[in-house]
Amino acid sequence: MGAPARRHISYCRLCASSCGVLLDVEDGRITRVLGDARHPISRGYTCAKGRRAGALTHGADRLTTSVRRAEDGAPTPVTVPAAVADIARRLRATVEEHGPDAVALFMGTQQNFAALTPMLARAWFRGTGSHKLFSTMTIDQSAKWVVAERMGTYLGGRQRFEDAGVWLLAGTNPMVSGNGGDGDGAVVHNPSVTLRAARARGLRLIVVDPRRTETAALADLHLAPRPGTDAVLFAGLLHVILTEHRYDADFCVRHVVDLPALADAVAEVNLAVVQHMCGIDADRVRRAARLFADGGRGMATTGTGLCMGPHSNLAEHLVAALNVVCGRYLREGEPADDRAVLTRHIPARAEVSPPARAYERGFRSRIGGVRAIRGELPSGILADEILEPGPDRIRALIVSGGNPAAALPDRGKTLRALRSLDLLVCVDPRLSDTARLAHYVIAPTTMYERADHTAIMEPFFPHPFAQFTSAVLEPPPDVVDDWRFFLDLSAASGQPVKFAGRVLDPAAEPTSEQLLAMMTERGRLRFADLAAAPHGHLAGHSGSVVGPPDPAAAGNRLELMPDDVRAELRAALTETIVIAGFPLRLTVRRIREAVNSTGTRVPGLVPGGTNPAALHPEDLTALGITDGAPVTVRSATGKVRTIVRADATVARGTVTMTHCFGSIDPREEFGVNVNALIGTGTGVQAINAMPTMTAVPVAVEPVPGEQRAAR
Ligand SMILES: Nc1nc2c(c(=O)[nH]1)N[C@H]1C(S)=C(S)[C@@H](COP(=O)(O)OP(=O)(O)OC[C@H]3O[C@@H](n4cnc5c(=O)[nH]c(N)nc54)[C@H](O)[C@@H]3O)O[C@H]1N2
Ligand SMILES: Nc1nc2c(c(=O)[nH]1)N[C@H]1C(S)=C(S)[C@@H](COP(=O)(O)OP(=O)(O)OC[C@H]3O[C@@H](n4cnc5c(=O)[nH]c(N)nc54)[C@H](O)[C@@H]3O)O[C@H]1N2
Ligand code: SF4
Ligand SMILES: [Mo]
Repeated sequence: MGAPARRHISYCRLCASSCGVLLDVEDGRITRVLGDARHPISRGYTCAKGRRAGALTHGADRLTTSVRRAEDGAPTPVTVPAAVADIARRLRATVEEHGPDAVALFMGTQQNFAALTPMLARAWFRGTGSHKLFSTMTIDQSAKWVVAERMGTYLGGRQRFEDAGVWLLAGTNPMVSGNGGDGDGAVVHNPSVTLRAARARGLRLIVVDPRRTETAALADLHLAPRPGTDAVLFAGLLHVILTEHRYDADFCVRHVVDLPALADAVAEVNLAVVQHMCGIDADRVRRAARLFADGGRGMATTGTGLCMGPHSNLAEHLVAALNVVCGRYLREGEPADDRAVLTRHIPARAEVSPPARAYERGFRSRIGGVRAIRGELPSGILADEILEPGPDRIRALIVSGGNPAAALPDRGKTLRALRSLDLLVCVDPRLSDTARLAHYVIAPTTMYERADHTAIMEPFFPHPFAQFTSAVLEPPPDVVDDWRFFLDLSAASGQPVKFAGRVLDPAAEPTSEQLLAMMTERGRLRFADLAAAPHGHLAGHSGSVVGPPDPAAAGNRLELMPDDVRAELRAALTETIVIAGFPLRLTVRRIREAVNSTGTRVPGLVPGGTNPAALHPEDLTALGITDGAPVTVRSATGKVRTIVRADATVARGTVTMTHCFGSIDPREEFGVNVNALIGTGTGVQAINAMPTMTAVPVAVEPVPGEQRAAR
């Protein structure tokens, strides 16, 4: 008697790929998810988690009503208006007593897959007057921000994957993550087809990764450095390219101020040094340098493997320097890399925005004197910002589309901090670990229950592309769009909201469609035309070219080797790698079946339902541990109990585990949380307080009495 299945066109919003999908809906429920073969970017591709959207939307753990935690800890349902009124009242009381900096916002990964949420969450936050803004970027790839601040940025645009002769991927595994670095979407959409097609047209692929990843398996050259030694490797690559004069002298003369300083700094990093520290044959490093430098067009791009290492800011800086000395940027007169369709076109110019070091002037935290970078305080200090006494101690935290309880380093301290808040509000469709600790959990719509468009995903598409989707499903009656929660909270707090250049009328109740349309007013595609293209709109090249430098900017130059970077290189070259008692290195790794914590709880999705510690089979044999046996993984910070898995793609001497698993509820078995092993004390980067989250010294030990007979 149910309504017959209807097929709807939409796109998935679990990760930046934004794959086109066809949804079969029956009785208001998703019964099937198919890849949309007519989607011009994803062309029919979907991944396992995207296809399980039905379970994510209608699963037993989906919150269909917001909840309040009573004094005794029991969750009781609450309406959104009642929750908003009480939250606004408690925030006001906090600000009156302690000032606006006692209020904080944490913006998680899933916030960014809804066009309106980041805009309205930030709008609410601005209205509070607080400086305590946090996001996952600062426990992810904020090294890229640090590089831009210290080196400067070339404003002509970067060379593109589609016409590249060579590409170097370091510390990223797009075949699994759909990452690939710095927003060249071509690397990552439908990754297997895209990478194979590029190889077939002649692209040479270099992968730098201690693990023989799914991406490394497609490479012409795979360099497997010891985890955490990338800075030395990239200094070595620069050494070869500079001494063999394989660099782009013309680009450097125009845009670099200190090439001799770079050459001088890497002079001592010869291939014997690289071989000794990184464990890669000198020959292979030389081959990689020549392949990259002589490969024509194409860039080196990175991911978490570089940005989470012990010298992440330096390593990322040297990768950027490699791109600069090889001139892998668009020149005056070339077609611009213009992917703005719904957003405003920003003209490209063959000029440099000089190093600004704006973080030296940002709001200063009382925790270690760390300063805001791009308006955000580093998430590595969030727990201390909550726990450490001080007049502006954070007492109220709103979490939007994130799960800091699972994602932040030093799990124990993080949980203590979240538990100690006067007010924790979490906007989340599930009872994540963070939501369980919250005084209020606001239950939002999920992706197919809301209208949306791809404005903020534009930089990640390989071509100028835009898509709009209406809500496909009727949401449960008591949930609210994420953006509306923030708009209502602003209204209840008496804060005017500025959106798309004007102040919203607090008496009017805008629809998602109205706000989405307002967002596109400065784009080149009319909202009506966007809405009329259900499979998305491939906009074609705008025709814009890279313009000449503005005369006022003609003297600006990139700085490749400032003194602090040089000091970091010296430190990286002299460090001792061996730490007694922790012979192995724990490295980051993502899995196809989950995006951080999203997907970890979907029955049958993650193989084995857990996140094992994967080691090379020979390392397991040497440790006397059998595949599948329980083990303890120990670091200087903490320990976790998990099972091991033999995995021949993992380098000898390393252990890989994926993050954001585990539950604070001991009755639940969803693997273990790696962040118990990650500290925020030693090894934290200057400037962005980035903890070391890969190449972490650990030991793996059998659990006594629980080993099956092993030799
Ligand atoms: N399926 C899936 N997709 C995702 C996510 C997910 O959880 N699941 N998460 C999303 C998020 S939030 C992000 S930030 C991106 C991240 O995207 P990526 O950065 O591509 O993440 P990973 O796939 O973990 O790839 C990191 C690689 O770094 C390698 N590595 C580890 N240590 C080192 C090292 O010291 N040096 C070098 N050179 N390599 C090292 C690892 O072996 C691994 O292959 O992915 C996004 N996409
Ligand atoms: N040890 C270690 N730690 C890490 C990493 C690592 O590699 N190793 N990776 C780091 C990185 S790169 C990142 S980005 C962070 C991830 O950190 P977070 O972004 O904080 O973690 P997620 O699990 O992605 O949190 C997303 C939350 O949003 C919820 N959600 C899903 N859909 C919606 C929605 O429509 N609306 C709302 N409001 N919520 C929704 C999910 O249920 C989930 O609880 O973790 C970091 N932590
Ligand atoms: S989760 Fe999978 S299906 Fe969804 S957008 Fe990402 S890659 Fe595509
Ligand atoms: Mo991330």
